[in-house]
Amino acid sequence: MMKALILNSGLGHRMGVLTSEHPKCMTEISATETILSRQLHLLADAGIEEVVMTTGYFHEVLERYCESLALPLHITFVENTLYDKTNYIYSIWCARKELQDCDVLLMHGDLVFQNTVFDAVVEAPGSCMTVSSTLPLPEKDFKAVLDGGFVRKVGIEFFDNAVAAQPLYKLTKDDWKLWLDKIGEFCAAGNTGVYAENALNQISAACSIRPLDFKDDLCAEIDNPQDLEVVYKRLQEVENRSVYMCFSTDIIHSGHVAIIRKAQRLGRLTIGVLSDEATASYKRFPIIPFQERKTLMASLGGVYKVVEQKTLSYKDNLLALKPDIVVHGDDWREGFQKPIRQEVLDVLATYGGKLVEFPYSRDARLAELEKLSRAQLAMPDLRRGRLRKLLEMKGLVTAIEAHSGITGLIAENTTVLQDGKTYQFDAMWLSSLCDSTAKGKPDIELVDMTSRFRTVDDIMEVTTKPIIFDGDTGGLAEHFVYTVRSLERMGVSMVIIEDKVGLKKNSLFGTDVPQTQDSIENFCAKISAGKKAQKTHDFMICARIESLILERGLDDALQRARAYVVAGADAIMIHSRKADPAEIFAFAEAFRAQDQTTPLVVVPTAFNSVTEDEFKRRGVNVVIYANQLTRSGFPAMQKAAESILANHRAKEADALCMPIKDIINLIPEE
Ligand code: SPV
Ligand code: MG
Repeated sequence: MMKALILNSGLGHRMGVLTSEHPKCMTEISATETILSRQLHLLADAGIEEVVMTTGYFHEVLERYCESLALPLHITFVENTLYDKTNYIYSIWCARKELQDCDVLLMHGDLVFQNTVFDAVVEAPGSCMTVSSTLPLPEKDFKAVLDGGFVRKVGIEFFDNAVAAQPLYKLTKDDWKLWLDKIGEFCAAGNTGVYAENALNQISAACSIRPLDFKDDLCAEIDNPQDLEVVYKRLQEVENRSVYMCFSTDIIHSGHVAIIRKAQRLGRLTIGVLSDEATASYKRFPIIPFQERKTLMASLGGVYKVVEQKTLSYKDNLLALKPDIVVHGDDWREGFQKPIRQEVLDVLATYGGKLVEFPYSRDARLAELEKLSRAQLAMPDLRRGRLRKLLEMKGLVTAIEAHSGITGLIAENTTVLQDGKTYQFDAMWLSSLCDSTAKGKPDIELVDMTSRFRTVDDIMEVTTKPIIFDGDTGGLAEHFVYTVRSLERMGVSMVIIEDKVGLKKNSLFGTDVPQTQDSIENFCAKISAGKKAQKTHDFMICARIESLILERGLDDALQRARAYVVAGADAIMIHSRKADPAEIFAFAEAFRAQDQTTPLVVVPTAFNSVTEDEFKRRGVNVVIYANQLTRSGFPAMQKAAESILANHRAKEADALCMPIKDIINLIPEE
């Protein structure tokens, strides 16, 4: 148990008229606080409920004032009736009964300290006294003599091996008992006109009081109106400092609350809330959308302002807000956030800002909560609608093919950090080509729907990202409606069906093989039947136009696009097998001229020189990397197999293989 002991018996005669009607501790030091109210607020905030206050001069005024503050504190007042004839050594002795068997936080009633200094004293592991290694030694005030890392003497007369010191101490029960007993001896001998520290100096060798260095922070006594003016200004400076933190979380846990509380102690706290887009790209899709996360943060007590942080990089917000201090957990010193941290340091250095890092405290329940959030994101109802949300949020969505649990995990987890931004794929493409290839079968709708759904299920089991399903031709309209319902029920976000009939061949063969395009009427009927069959608003049916593949020309493609949208298609995919993107660009331009809203999908396997940015500029909304994992994975396997055959052992193949440890890391265990 810790009690605070505040010494308020003294006269404070050097304050002039300021103390003509009340004791010095009631002197105002800001628009809202007196020296005493500030001390008491800090104690209450730190949860120190027991306060012993020695009084004397204007003791009734003081007691009434303390009551009027109505703080959650239990204050025991001990009056030193000889306040004008004795020093505070005697006041302490008067209060001895209230100060048995407890740790003591001792402070003079005219001491003003900033909250971070107070926190450091309260949190110190053992006994300590506040000192400053950087302030000049005061001529007439307390100095502490240090030896071997401990405070050995305190007084105004010591100058050798001494540092400036302030009468703010934390004393463990044992150290305090030694001091208090010695104070008793002094008082019994009538030695009541000296500092209590004179008694301390006699027993300090038996104590372990460490110096707590507040350096240039504010911790000062107010003895006269000049001191008051200085402290008033310093306090204003300290309290008006702006502090910035950024959060992406949608789960606020005790670790967050603790660091927010610490940040608030440093000044006026502005919280940046990471945008949905930036959050989705670096961690996972937020379960709670940006506006709600913003409201949540704003509702926390003591938060001055909440702003959006659009990117993982702090740069724009730091340059706009110019906070004096940025606060972060120390966990970002390593790992992928390291460059973000460096950028923060660089930007702060341009205007003299400071980075304050607190030890990162991971709430033990967080991993569990995070797992629950991910599980939730993977659930069909939450997953299905996310493609529409991403389209709205980002304008351009990327998808990569996945054809198994492991390729699903690669699509889910691969992250690249570039220029302060993180990049991940937004969605997964369940390619018929790759699903068939993985099974060693041609891409001719030979792998049946039951098997294709099995692949979807394998991927869904281990991922959370939305899925775009390659529905080939969709089969007969009568069959397609069942496919739509099944996919929708499973939580797939979009099915793409292509306007071909008969034995479907892969589009990349083009006209090298016989392929028949469906009639507009037939295909529209299939789309309409599918749209009628679906049960939710979330699910999307995308109509894929094969006119360019089959060399039917731009006009045919555009005519079809118009008709398919009227039939209910939620998106249009235009395909081409030419390396030159000209026909894709021509379609995009003409399509956007006739339709500004329907999402446009492309699969740039052949025209792979075009960047996502350029596609976006040209009105494309979904870019599907349709087969790159398959095409890169299988040759690597072939090489390893050849190496083993050629060397008649596996040693040489090892260089081509991922270490087993990495495989284990790739696959999370429940
Ligand atoms: C697939 O990935 O199966 C596709 C795209 O349908 S393409 O192979 O280009 O036809
Ligand atoms: Mg396909």
